[in-house]
Parts: sequence; C-alpha cells; structure tokens
Amino acid sequence: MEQQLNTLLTLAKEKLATISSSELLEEFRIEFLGRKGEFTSIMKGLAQVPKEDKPKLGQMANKAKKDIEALYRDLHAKLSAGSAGNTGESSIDLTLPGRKPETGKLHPVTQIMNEVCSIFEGLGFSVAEGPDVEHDHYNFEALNIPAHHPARDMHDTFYVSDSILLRTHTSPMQARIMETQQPPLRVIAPGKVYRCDSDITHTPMFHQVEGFLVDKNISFADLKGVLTIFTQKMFDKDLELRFRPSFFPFTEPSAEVDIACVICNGKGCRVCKRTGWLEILGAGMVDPEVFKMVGYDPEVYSGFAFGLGIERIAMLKYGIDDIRLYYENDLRFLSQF
Ligand code: 2NL
Repeated sequence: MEQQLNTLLTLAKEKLATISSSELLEEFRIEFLGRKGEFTSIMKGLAQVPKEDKPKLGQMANKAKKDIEALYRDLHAKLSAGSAGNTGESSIDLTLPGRKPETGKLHPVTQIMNEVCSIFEGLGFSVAEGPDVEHDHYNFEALNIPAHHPARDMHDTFYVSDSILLRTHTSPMQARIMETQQPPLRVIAPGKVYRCDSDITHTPMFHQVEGFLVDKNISFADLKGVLTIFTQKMFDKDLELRFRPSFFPFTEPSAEVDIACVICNGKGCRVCKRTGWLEILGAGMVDPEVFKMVGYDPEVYSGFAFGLGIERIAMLKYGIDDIRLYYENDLRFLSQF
C-alpha cells in the first residue's frame, strides 16, 4: 500500500505538470481526489491491512492526500489568476466587437500636388525640386525682377539676409535648370513657397507648381493646348478656358487663365462670385530678357511658362472657402479627402 501511495503521488505530480487549462484541472480533480477517484480506492484498501500497520499507513495516506490537494490548489490559483489578469490565452473575449485600425492618408494638398505632377508627367514634363531657401539672384534677378523693381513689393518676401530669402515662387528652380541645360526642355517645379501674407485665401507657406517648355517654334497655341488638357484632366470635365491679358515680369505676353466655374458650370454662383469663371493659374511666353540672362538666344528659342497654386486648385476642386483649414490639423476636416 505504501508503494501504491508513492506511485499515485508521482503520477499526480507528472499529470499536473502537463495541465494548462481549468477544464483539464477539473478532470484531474475528479480522477485523483474525487469520491470515485484513485485516492479513494486506495483508502478502501486500508481496511484490509494488519491492525498494527494501520496508524502508520493512515498517516502516510493523509499526507499524500494533503500533498496532492496542495498541488491542485496551487495550479488552480495560477490558472484562474491567468484568466482574470488577462495573461492566459483563455482571457480573449471573442464576443467583444472588433477594433478598426486607424489608417493614415495623404494630406489633401499632397494628393492634389501628386495629381498635378502626374498629369504633366503624362505630357512629357520631368519634375525638378530645388531649395526652399534661395539666393535673391535666382528668385528675382534671373527672372527679370531687378532690385527696386515694383514687382518685388507684390511678393511680400521673407528675407534671411540681404541676399538670401525664402523663395516666393518655384521659378528659381527653372532658372537654375535653364542655366545648366540646353533646350528642348519640358520641366515642372513643384514645392513650398513663402510669402508674408495671411487671410482666408493666403497662408504664409503654400504650394506651387510652375512649369515651362522651351524649344524652337513654340507659340501661345502650344501653351493653350497644354493648359486645356491639364485643366480637363484635373477637373474631369471638358471645361472651357478663358485667357485674360495680364502682366508678369518674366513672361511677355502674359495671361491669367480662368476655367468655367466647376460648381455652377458658368451660370454664376457664390464660389465664382456670380462671374461664371474661376481664376486658376497665371502663364505666358517666356520673356526674351529671361532667355538672355540664362544664355539662350531668343531669336532661336521660344517657350511658355505657367504657375499655379495647389491650395487654390484644391479649394476649387473641393469647394472649400477658407485656405487656413488645410493647416489647422483638424482630423475631422482632413480625413474627408
Ligand atoms: C501665378 C503666375 C507664373 C511663371 C509663373 C516662369 C518661370 C520662368 C520663366 C517665366 Cl523660369 N515664367 N513662371 C510664368 C507665368 C506665371 O505664375 O499666378 N502663379 C501662381
């Protein structure tokens, strides 16, 4: 009987070591400690042992039972702590509703910027990016805006020093390219630009895409063709374009370009201020003075250039009336795009 008790104790320990769930532990309890269990049947044998051996064997049996019970209680405590403390695998509550992972998105201005660039890339333009902090020379001088030229006032420039500034447009990049490369050229320059100005249609930093094309025999008709294809792709419509005479120091002739209002189709509404037209960009034929400054012969080459504000295009496309919404980082606004 002593042998039997020892074997039972060893068996119980081995079994407990393999138990990982409350269900299995309950099976163990029934098998070893239950009324019809292993231990009970050994105890029944106690009746048959000689009288003088009974106290010793009784004691041994009690101790073995207590040992098994202690081991059982320990494991029981461990397993139930597991499910309450969220550490065991049985703690996952499969009835809880799922949690949707938040997905990030590109900023609406970045989305429009990418769209504008890919339309021009489709028309054979390459993309060039330059520094935000520029020399006065590339921002103004090389673009036919000498010192004291009244056009400098329009630019509300942030100066870093007398000759270094935050670029007020992305054309400096184009001047850099013309200085180092020969025509034919088809390039767009996207990026951030800076002007000391802030109200519902201006922020001190905004985004521009400027483009230019230089080759032999380029005319205003080429400019019209490229801008017509661009606006129609951008607004997914066969839009009418209107060219109004204008002035830029770096182009001659120059034009401001309107599209038929995308909100009211030219009938007149709040967005187009009842005119039926929306101004979307400025453009013109590159001024011969600009060509001379980068070393191109204006008798041989001609070209057109244009510049557009990304925030403005995005405002027209989405019907937004306050540009500052783009930069307040309010996810309720941003997540709509
Ligand atoms: C506007 C007008 C314009 C250009 C930008 C340009 C660049 C070179 C030479 C000549 Cl390198 N022109 N760029 C030309 C006309 C207009 O931008 O309203 N932008 C938002």
